[in-house]
Amino acid sequence: MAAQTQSGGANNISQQTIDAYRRDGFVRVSGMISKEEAEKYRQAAVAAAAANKSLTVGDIFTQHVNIWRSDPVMRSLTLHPNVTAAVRKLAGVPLRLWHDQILIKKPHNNTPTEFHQDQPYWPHANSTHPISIWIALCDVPPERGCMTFIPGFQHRDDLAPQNLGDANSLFDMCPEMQWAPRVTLPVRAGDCTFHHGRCPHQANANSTDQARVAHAVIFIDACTTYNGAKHVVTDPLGLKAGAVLEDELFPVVGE
Ligand SMILES: O=C(O)CCC(=O)C(=O)O
Repeated sequence: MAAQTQSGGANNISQQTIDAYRRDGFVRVSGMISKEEAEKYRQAAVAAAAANKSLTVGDIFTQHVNIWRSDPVMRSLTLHPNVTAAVRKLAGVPLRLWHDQILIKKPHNNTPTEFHQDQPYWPHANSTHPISIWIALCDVPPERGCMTFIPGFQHRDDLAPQNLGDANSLFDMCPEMQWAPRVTLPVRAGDCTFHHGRCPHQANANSTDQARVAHAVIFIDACTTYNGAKHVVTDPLGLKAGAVLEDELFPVVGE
């Protein structure tokens, strides 16, 4: 069985890692960026979070969407060549950026991010290979809110959006997921996980004294079209259903 973890994989995503990602819907890669880079980006993320408007999702986390468009330092992480090369290899198709987001769980936030799939939230058609990278900008043990995945369910493309604050939301829709194995992946600063947009996942509450700072970047098939549904990223753009997402705001990557 291919491993769910690759060590030191920044420049070289192995075939074994690709196989594991395509089978399970997620994989962990250690050392995606160096510890020094992670600390530089942690400081930039915290500063950007303080300076920019955030979406607060209950007590779950604060979310700073599309920071790459305004912050040159965070842009260099979102569009880092190692990141774009890795997602292109794992997905196996041409991709474009959907959006990035700084995700901060405050110390002792007491609130997990409950199990969900990502893709049901998005206003997309023709996107069958959506992939996220979630980069730890500090050490993230389970107690600080690392990610847990349910392997092998990325084929479920029939579910309505789930409630991030309701522990039963996904399982009420799909009871067999509740009894499937779960894989929790602690990460050190600079490590990352990748997950398919329909792979079910959650993150624990942060029960530590230190904020959990992560940067997530989401990529979608380059041929994705807008399906007309409401979404905070596309609402201001006045797109018509069927429109291809354009290159300036949603650049094609990893070619
Ligand atoms: O960071 C979290 O708490 C959850 C992140 C998540 O769900 C995602 O990146 O898709």
